[in-house]
Amino acid sequence: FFEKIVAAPADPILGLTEEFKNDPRTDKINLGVGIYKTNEGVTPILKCVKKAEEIILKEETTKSYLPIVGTPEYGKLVRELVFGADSEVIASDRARTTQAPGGTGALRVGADFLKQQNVTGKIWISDPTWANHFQVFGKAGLETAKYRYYDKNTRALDFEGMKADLKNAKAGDAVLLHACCHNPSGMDPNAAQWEELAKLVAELKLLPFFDFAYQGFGNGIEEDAFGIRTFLKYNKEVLVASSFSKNFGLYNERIGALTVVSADKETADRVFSQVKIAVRANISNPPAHGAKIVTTVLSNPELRAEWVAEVAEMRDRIKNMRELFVSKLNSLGCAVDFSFINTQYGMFSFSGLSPEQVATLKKDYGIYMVGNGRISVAGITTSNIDALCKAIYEVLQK
Ligand code: PLP
Ligand code: TYF
Repeated sequence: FFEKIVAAPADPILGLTEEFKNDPRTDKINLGVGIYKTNEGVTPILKCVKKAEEIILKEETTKSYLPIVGTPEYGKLVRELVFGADSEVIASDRARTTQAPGGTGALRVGADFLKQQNVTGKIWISDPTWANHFQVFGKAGLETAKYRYYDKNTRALDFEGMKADLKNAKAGDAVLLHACCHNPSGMDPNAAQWEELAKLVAELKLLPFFDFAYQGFGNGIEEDAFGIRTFLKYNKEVLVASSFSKNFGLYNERIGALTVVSADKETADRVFSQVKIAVRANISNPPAHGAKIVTTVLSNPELRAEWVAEVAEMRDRIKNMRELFVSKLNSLGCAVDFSFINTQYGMFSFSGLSPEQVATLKKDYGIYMVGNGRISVAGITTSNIDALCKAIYEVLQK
């Protein structure tokens, strides 16, 4: 049966982590995968998460199955985080949330629902995007298409190109949007552009599907929901895939959520019955631990305040490293002005380095970044930044 199986290529990002681990150099630097690290280079458990786990350990009385979609309390907290507690969407009770195994699981459940219920045509995905998007939607059986997003020459959002490509979509297609902190470019639409996009997508009759993997890493927890909330002014139907991997540091707990907004409450219930089928066919029902942590933190005012502060600390450290990175590169007198990096949001920086330069940095300096020149700014520390900037300066001289 298996003789004819051809080996698959490694994941372009996770494969890099393996290579890094096997590199014997002691001064190596990993700027590949998007995992938050402190200035000491570790990925700690958030304090609010540890405290929540202590409460859970003490109070938990059963390991019986959760409902297919997770608990109602979890769903409610997720919707409040995404839409705002006083939003019209919540007041009119037309959004439904299912727990999902990470943001990836949420994207997949959403994709399965769209495919199985024949909701949309193609799904339009930004070029570039997170390496897994085409696979998640493609393997669910949806046809995928690309829209322009980033202009390599101006090193900025290609807003005109984006709009022009979306105008080529057919009414009834879906469009995947990164709600904030676009991976890999770090370029997000500004407020006026979100408004324009929201109107355009409504006019074109496309279904917006938001990937919300970095809430809190851009401008703030509330601020980062701006794009989604703006879309809801013009679009009655929206999907949102939330991830708590980054903003709760719960990477290996696999905790996320899919929220589907319908035009009215009655439709929302019908839609949700089909979303449940998609969940059942994938995982039957979700694991409890990550959801309990998120629920405990968000529903306890003290822990929630601590979480908000810890997210701010992560966001600010990344922002500080980004600014220091730019100022050090520019003061070395690099051939390129790196100031554009300060216009990017979130964990990543699109450095503009070529695949050859990225390869040289790995081979000659033990510095690992994704082949498209993406740097995980969260991997930069005050201890490795000088070596990093010097290496980039030297590579640019070659
Ligand atoms: N979407 C984007 C844009 C991401 O960068 C990631 C990162 O892992 C995910 C989804 C998946 O998140 P999770 O680890 O929660 O599945
Ligand atoms: O883009 C990143 O680095 C993160 C982490 O298959 C990630 O989103 C990367 C690849 C992957 C799963 C997670």
